[in-house]
Amino acid sequence: MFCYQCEQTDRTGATPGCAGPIGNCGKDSPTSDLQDLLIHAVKGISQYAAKARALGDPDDEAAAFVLYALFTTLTNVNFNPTRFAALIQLAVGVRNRTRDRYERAARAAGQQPETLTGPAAWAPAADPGALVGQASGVRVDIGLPLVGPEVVGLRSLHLYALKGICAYAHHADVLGRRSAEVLGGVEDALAYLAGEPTDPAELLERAVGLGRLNLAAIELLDAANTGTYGPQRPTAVRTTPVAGKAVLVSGHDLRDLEALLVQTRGQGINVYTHGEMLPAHAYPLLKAHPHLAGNYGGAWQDQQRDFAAFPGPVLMTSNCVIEPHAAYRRRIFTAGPVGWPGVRHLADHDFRPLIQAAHALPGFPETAAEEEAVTVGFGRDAVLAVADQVVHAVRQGDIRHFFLIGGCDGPTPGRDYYTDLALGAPRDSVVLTLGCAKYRFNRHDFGEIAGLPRLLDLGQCNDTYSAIRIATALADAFECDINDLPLTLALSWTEQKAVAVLLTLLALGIRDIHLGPSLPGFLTPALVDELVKRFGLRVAGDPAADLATALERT
Ligand code: FS2
Ligand code: SF4
Repeated sequence: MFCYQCEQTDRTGATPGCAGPIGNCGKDSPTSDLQDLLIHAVKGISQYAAKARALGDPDDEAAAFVLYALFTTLTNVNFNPTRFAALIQLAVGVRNRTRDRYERAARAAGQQPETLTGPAAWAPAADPGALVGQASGVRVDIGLPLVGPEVVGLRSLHLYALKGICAYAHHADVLGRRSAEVLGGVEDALAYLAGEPTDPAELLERAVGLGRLNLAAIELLDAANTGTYGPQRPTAVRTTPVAGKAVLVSGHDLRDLEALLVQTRGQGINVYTHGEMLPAHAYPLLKAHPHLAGNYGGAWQDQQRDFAAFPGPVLMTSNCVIEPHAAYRRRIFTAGPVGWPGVRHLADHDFRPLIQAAHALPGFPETAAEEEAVTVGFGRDAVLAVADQVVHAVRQGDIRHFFLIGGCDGPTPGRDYYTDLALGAPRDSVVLTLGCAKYRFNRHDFGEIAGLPRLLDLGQCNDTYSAIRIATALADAFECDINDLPLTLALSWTEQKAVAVLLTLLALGIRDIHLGPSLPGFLTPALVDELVKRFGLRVAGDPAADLATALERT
């Protein structure tokens, strides 16, 4: 195996990368190899699908499969080699169907169909051992001695951003929102990668193009979430459990949560959110379910402690899953792209086994604990509704600066940077949060400013579009460029959605982003220099010094 797609990658060797037998996330070598082969297979689908789409005969079902398949390969999503072996066979079937479709479309257009090579012509070995062996020819670092680490790093940047885009687009897809722009853009980019591009300048330009594609994907997801469940509204979410049977739902998939709420209705089971599911409480059509009882636990890296202590079954709907402890292995379930060997997977939103488990488990006892809550729900609609108040407060000098702390949390000590930044921000500043990086400090009392909470949570990492809309609206109100706003962006990254978001911010011309806690291992020093030169990208450093630098601009 070779994998350097996330922030947790092994950095003990001369070059970063998890090289087996097991990665720092718990992904074993066969699973990593099978993921690489699945990526190879979906490149083959995309080679034909892009051509069919160009001929006016798109296969959106094949494109939706590509979104799902790439999502399964994101960090902390699926660790089950059996699922990957099956997905590879499925992918080859989809590839053959897409090839036939393209050939028919070409003939109908009076063209002689091309016979494509590379991933489009790949045949997986029937024997499982031989199949894993094929991965040595398709890993991300393939061709390294020939093309060098910059080109491999840029190809990786593309692939990882595409994984993030596919995750966002899949979440929109399950809510019935598809976009030809996004599906076609993913196909084009994968077909481009299938050709093993070697021009660094072209790769960098196209990476910025992927940032624009991701903007379309997150806009689509925003429309899917708010169109299905209503715009987020500021909501106090109970964090003290209530007595009774209980189910815990983690990950990002609102459709899974909704289905579970419907299936547990009237059954005396309370549903709790965990991790990135917390912002779900802010959607009117989700919070209308009275048994959506509250939030439990912290961020994803706390799940082994949280899930072991939870007195009911747990549902993982997306990233980030980590190895289930024996204490809860028999009562954790996966859904959608998620998988772990030996853990029960529930397909098609059929949660009956999990509901049975909830009835059989004790649930929470009566407690005398004082009721506590955390407030969420400052998505774009809620913030823009008070835009005049915010703009007035800035003009009056009551609000001096905005810090947007977005992205992922993780177990590494460097993550304290974001807590120090939030807690060290002066009292005349607003802290906006997005994603799971907030759990380290979101129960702190930040007080109020200009009649508004000083800490405004915009939602999941899936709600990045809200942040962009808010920043754009502020820039419009002050008739300035986003870069001239009193706004500091601190991006905490773990996995590949953050890679896609970074490219979107760069594509929008946003400069001086503080990225951390460490830089992506796939970006070589030369690539980092290029990004610093072109986009003013900063490495998250000393929080006090970074705060001082940020405030100098205001
Ligand atoms: Fe957090 Fe993990 Fe949200 Fe990332 S729950 S790090 O994959 O998606 O952010
Ligand atoms: Fe290592 Fe991250 Fe890849 Fe896991 S996903 S193997 S931690 S680089």
